[in-house]
Amino acid sequence: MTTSNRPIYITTPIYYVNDKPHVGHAYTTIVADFLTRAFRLLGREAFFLTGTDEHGAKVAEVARANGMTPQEWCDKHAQLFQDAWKRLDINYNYFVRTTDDRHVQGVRKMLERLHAKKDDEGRSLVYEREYIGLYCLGCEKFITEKELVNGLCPEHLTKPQELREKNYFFRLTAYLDQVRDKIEKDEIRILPEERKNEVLGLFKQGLEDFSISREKVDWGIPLPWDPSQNAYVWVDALPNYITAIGYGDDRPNFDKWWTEGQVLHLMAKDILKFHAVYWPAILLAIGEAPPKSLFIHGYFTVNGQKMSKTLRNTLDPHAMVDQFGPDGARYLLLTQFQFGQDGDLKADLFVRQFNADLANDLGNLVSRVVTLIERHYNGKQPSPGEIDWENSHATPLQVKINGALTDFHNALVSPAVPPIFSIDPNDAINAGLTLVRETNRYMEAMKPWAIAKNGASPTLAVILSTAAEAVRRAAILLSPIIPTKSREILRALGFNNPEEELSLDGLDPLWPSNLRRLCPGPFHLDAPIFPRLDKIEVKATEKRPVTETTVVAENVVTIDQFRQTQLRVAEVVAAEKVEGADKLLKLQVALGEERRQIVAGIALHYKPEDLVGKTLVIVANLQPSKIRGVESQGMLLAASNGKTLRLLTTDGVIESGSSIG
Ligand code: ME8
Repeated sequence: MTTSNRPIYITTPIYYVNDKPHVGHAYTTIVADFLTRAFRLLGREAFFLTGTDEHGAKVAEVARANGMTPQEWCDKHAQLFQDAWKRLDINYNYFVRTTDDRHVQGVRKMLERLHAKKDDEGRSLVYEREYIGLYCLGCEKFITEKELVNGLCPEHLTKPQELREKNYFFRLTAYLDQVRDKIEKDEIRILPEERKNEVLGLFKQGLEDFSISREKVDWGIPLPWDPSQNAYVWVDALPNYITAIGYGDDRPNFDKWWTEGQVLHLMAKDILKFHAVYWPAILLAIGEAPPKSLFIHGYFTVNGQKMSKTLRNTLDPHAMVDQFGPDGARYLLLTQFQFGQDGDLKADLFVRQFNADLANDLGNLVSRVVTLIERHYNGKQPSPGEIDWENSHATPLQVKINGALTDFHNALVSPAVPPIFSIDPNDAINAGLTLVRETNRYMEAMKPWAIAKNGASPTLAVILSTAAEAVRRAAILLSPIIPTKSREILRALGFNNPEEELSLDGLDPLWPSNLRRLCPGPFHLDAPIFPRLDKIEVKATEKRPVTETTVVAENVVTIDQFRQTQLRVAEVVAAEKVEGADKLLKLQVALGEERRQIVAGIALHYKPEDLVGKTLVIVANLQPSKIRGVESQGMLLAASNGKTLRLLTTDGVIESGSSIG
């Protein structure tokens, strides 16, 4: 089997059940779901595992504090994770729980093997040692004196307990050379590259044998050879990746996904050391293959702050689904920053981005194409007989329609880094969205709605057929990120069973010379795919000092004079009519952190509620003035032909306050 057709095994970390799912967990799980769907589109067999990490002192404690048994607590919280994933349209193959009997038996088997093994020098791989240390219950780990801040755990601000107990240790040091060597040679591929370097740095600093059991932790898996001790978190949690696919009880399935498959562990940097060093060493010790690849995605903050309980509530995955739907929530979470880089989730930009990318770019395109074909071709995509390809201007778009497939493919399977893939969900999503934007540009340039005024024609046929094919392909390419909406789009093109269409095989690179794949029709849309959201948080405005002045205009300006005019992007956060003035609207706008009030003579052309959420272009350094007694701290730019007036805005999302020039 070559690497390019090996089955792919994608995992998320198993999440602790002492908290409810938050957007950090949602991010990794959506990425895993995205990749599973994307690889399946590419024709690869893929298995997606997620689950919950349920043992440990912390869980037992929080359960007791809530008047529950640990098992009751775990059942309730595992269900919360499953509910959240269901709402986000996450389609995992298996949900592993560390309290499942199957997992417990698998861990016991693994520990027995570990216990029985000796290293090359004949030393037992598991040995007993008395351990004295400061243990933080919150972290579920020992912390050193050096890490303490004022005697407290820096993470939880609680006093660690001094623990003195007998533990069993795993002789990690016997495997360090092998593991480092495999990482250096990319046999265990750690992506992105800087994370690989970080791990190699850990080897230089020195790594020690680690404890695999605890004497005083009552909620865990007893060691098979000494039931007075329970398995310590990592030797319980990490093997979930193998017990879930049959390490203890289904060798053929285990071999298919683990031994012969392409294993990809996804996580953030918080648990890198355990996955990149401990886990491969344990696997080598029990005679199994180490994982083939680890992708460490970014660790993010929310609105500039580390996620806290309060922030988690405001950015609860359920709340995101309530507001944006499952597809919107998935899209927004995954597109905030480049995969692999740390970033900040700017929740106050979500509505704007949803409107710009999904409601406007994608939703409007689908509506336009479907409506025009429905109206002028009775809902049937124009057939080759009606099409005049030669005399159309469609070729550049057609080239891009075919190219989008290659871009999608390249984002997921880079030939540059065999034998493992270098994945980039953002680039893959962009392939679909670029196609959408290019098609919108084409539609704007060709104006099929104007041509259609004279009825159906070969030119109209080529424009609409090209656009319909672009929509079909975009729906397929975007299906890993917006699975439900992609199916809705395909249904709007007449595919009664959209599932059958979700394959890249249908994206014939010879299109349009090969027109086998006309959409069946009838083209029809009951409701917009992504209805526009107009709700945006209205923030308090600050009053600024005002002086009355006049501005002198000149007909000719030099470039230096022009540069004196500061043009900036402003977001409208509130708008209302000016009492007693029919033509005036009073807007509150945001320029980054700054707030301003602008009075503009646009009331005959815009309703106040249409403006909220728009990003406009304003003159930011105009002397403030009073218009009808109302202060105005800038000027909006608008195009006007005397009858119609249109405000200038930006081509896509950009933060308010950005300068223009
Ligand atoms: O560590 N940004 O579970 P956990 C990005 N049970 N991703 C984030 C994030 C953030 N701010 N916060 C959390 C555990 N995550 C162990 C794992 S695996 C054998 C055992 C995601 O509930 C990210 O994937 O603390 C991170 O690695 C994981 O949640 C930690 O989840």
